[in-house]
Amino acid sequence: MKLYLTPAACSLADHIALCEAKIAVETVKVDLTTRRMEDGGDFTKINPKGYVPALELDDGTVLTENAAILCWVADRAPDLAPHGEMGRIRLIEMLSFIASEIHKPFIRSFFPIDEKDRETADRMIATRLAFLEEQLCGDYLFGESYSVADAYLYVMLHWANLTKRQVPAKLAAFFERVHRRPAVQEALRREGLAQ
Ligand SMILES: N[C@@H](CCC(=O)N[C@@H](CS)C(=O)NCC(=O)O)C(=O)O
Repeated sequence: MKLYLTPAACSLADHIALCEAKIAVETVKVDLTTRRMEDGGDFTKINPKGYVPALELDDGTVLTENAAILCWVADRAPDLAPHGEMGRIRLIEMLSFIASEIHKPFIRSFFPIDEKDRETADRMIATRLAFLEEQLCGDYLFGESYSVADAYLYVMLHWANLTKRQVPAKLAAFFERVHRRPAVQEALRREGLAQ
């Protein structure tokens, strides 16, 4: 199995989740400016959308989109998903929220059309993080048990720190808590990001 990633990009969430689930995976770095892989190969032949992450299964099936890959991992490691009748749907709800309401605005803030566009995206990120801060009532997004959604939020907060944003107190503590997890350290090390 291969995970196509770019260090510190959103694909870090999938990498962390795979490490957490103890699913062995080979990583292939993608240069997003050239869309070339480490061996010079054309990444768009793997994922025609041209962006990371992409997970290539052993039978050659290629899975794209963070939410889908994280659900795939959670299906194989049920401890990484909220339990109960509504567990799976709550996970999809949370992954969709992070993908569309936090991840996308971050991309918009990194590559804005103009300054006004950046301000709008920044405001949206702050509003959505404030919402999660208010909702958080345990160590993790779903209370006391860690899930693949926490790995995704961790990457968003990593970006928030890199861009020197004010992160609300409970989310700042959440970030530190997740950062200390051995699987997070393993993924960071494998991406060359560990200090
Ligand atoms: N909808 C995709 C978005 C993935 C995405 O934004 N990937 C970024 C890195 S964080 C990327 O590869 N950008 C390069 C590009 O769009 O050309 C998902 O959620 O997986």
